[in-house]
Amino acid sequence: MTSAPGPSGPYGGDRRHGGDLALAALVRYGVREMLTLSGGHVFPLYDAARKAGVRVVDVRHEQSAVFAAEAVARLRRQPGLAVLTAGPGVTNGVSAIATAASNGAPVVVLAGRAPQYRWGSGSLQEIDHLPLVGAITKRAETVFAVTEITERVRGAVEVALAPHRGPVFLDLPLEIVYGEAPAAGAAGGDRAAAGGAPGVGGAGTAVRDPAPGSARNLAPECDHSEAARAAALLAAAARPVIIAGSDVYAGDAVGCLREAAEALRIPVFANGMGRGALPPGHQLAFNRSRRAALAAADVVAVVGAPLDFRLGFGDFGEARVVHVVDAADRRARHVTPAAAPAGDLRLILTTIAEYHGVREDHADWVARLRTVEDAARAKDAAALAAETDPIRPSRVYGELRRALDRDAVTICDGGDFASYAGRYLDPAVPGCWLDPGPFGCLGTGAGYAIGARLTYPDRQVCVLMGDGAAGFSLMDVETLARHRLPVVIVVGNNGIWGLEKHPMRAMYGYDVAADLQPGLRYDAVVRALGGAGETVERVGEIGPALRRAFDAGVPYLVNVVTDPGDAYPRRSTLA
Ligand SMILES: Cc1ncc(C[n+]2csc(CCOP(=O)(O)OP(=O)(O)O)c2C)c(N)n1
Ligand SMILES: [Mg+2]
Repeated sequence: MTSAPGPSGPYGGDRRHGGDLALAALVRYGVREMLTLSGGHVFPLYDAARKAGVRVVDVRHEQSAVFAAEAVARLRRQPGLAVLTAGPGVTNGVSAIATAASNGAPVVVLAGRAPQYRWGSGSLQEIDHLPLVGAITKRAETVFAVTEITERVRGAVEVALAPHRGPVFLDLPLEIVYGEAPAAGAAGGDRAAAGGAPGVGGAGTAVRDPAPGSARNLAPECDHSEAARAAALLAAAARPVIIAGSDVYAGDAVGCLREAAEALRIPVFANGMGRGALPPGHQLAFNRSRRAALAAADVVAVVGAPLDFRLGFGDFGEARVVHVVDAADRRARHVTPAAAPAGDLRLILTTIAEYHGVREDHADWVARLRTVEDAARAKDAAALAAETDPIRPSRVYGELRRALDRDAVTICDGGDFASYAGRYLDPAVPGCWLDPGPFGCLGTGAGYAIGARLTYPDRQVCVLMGDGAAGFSLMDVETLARHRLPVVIVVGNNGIWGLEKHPMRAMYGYDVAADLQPGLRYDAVVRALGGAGETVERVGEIGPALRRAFDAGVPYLVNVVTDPGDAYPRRSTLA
């Protein structure tokens, strides 16, 4: 950074540096934290955060910063901010940006960038980020003028928040982020030059932005005729099913979903952040009878979730498919749905709830599924209480069912051990479930935990982690400890990459690259990093250990040594 405009002391008066301008635009959207790992290319953003009262949470790997920002974005339904330094800071963040894209999370990534004025001469950490992140963001741009920062940041945030939500990326060359512009005139002049938003800016004051989100809220729309067709199909069906996914929560449509389901008396299964949309105990809430339901259904409505491998690619046999999506480009192309309303999920679901035409009575169908559900749960009871040595993972969930509060934030990071969470845990509140989603990236655990604790200072935050997954992010327990963010991590320690070892043995009769050190003391790692923890090898010890963990007030890892012979019963791992 030799001839770069270095940090030149406080920026007084009405001049602002690039970092100030970028952050001011974000604060208006409710950004309260900056997730980052230090780099000189982004110092002005830190300076801005310090002045603006935005909490800087510095992590140990950029991936964790972006995962944490994703957790904030998804839980709080506001933009989550990650600030990455130029070059390796960005490349380290790539898997997490791709995860945010896959999960429809409005993450804003601001990055440093080698100076433009000597681009191509080989500056430190020089690389063009845009080709790397272009395919995994809704917008990826470089800002080449200080006077453009406000407008470009605001534009990017609006894009991130507009359904279907997703990450955006802006990088700021060194001379731009350190460069200065007048606080008021610059942005206004810039906007005027660009023929931009009218009616903003006042005499001698900073430019006033239009209300954040106004572009999104002005015109909530949906395709009403398609929504009406979906309603008619569901009402006339003999055996309808609704599957509700994360976008139901992201689109604030949980209440409308419930009204639609109750109005037409349709059983609801939920995945992702949709879990808990109908609380356990609700007559129409189901979880353990999905296979039977999808096999027998005549209409399946998937709301706010892609028709991907988790849903058999939308192939439900004879059943007709209704795909309700929050943006037209989310309609699956590999399926021909009978109806596919796109738009504001609240409006679509309200149209369904208010359907007045002919409708079937689904009481027998609901009762039939309830019988299957009850039978599956009765069978679960033995697994949840299994008194085995070594411990079966299901018993860990039996104990967790007792230890977790209704509104606990549950984070799943791992293979088989994390899969059991979806089977055995029933969140009672929507929007408190973070799994890796369809991109399936291991290593989300610590980052998601950071974001969850920042969002909910008082709720339980519990990470269900495979021992393999632990290797990706455990160093960021140091971040949790240093920033006083207590969470509970439960490791299902089977000493193997279980979700790979078992399938490989089934395919080849042997396995390679699937073993870890058995009985490793992941709790000792956490203790060394400023947290606490213990190892559990007997079923009777799990419950007391969990109680100590939730009472600890520091990051606490319960290292449960589990049976490596136990494999999650699944039909396919790769497609
Ligand atoms: C970043 C990344 N690398 C590799 C994989 C492939 N993978 C999926 S599950 C899994 C095994 C996970 O093992 P562990 O976390 O110990 O959980 P277990 O299955 O043993 O319960 C692997 C390696 C992946 N999904 N993501
Ligand atoms: Mg394992």
